[in-house]
Amino acid sequence: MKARFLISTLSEFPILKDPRGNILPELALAGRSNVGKSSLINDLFGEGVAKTSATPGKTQLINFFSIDDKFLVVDLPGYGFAKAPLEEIQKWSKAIDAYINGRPNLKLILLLVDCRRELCQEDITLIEWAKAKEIPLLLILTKTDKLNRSEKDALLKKYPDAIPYTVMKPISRHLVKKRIDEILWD
Ligand SMILES: Nc1nc2c(ncn2[C@@H]2O[C@H](COP(=O)(O)OP(=O)(O)OP(=O)(O)O)[C@@H](O)[C@H]2O)c(=O)[nH]1
Ligand SMILES: [Mg+2]
Repeated sequence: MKARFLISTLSEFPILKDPRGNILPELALAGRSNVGKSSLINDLFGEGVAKTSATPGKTQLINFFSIDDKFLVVDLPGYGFAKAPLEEIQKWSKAIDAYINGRPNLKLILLLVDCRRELCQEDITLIEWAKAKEIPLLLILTKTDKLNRSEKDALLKKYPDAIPYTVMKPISRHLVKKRIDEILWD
């Protein structure tokens, strides 16, 4: 699998079709700023294609990637790094709203949560929205290299359906790819 960057935008969402004219399905990654969305895209689909940064707020536009011209991956802007949370939530909601309402080909959401933090309001909003729209959502707990064994066990008890992930030792890479395959091509 190889990712190709398509466009960075807040409004001009690309539509790609397969040779038979069907619109390519897509999956979107969402989560707090700095949680590791762009890193996960690189880890799954090709090093260096998505820009990462130690400074939160790196991805402020919606970035589209094509994976082998078979499906699209969408890197949504991270939320929760601004000093004015309400304003930030509104800005984020508006951008996400415009995106999700215009994407009938959105088949899967990967919601990333830093394994050391609780779910935030936007995470919960997104989970509720996905449920309402019947779009599958995978919860991915990132940066698990920061946890010790017992912390990891406790976390998995708390979120039994979540997938723990670390780009330092990507033992879950195969599992995530498998779940993506199953959901996109069911
Ligand atoms: N320790 C550790 N650090 C990670 C991991 N994944 C990402 N990081 C680091 O976390 C920081 C943020 O990663 P990004 O991938 O840029 O995060 P993002 O969610 O795309 O951030 P925004 O674009 O700001 O929303 C970078 O310094 C990464 O190197 C991980 O599994 N373990
Ligand atoms: Mg990013």
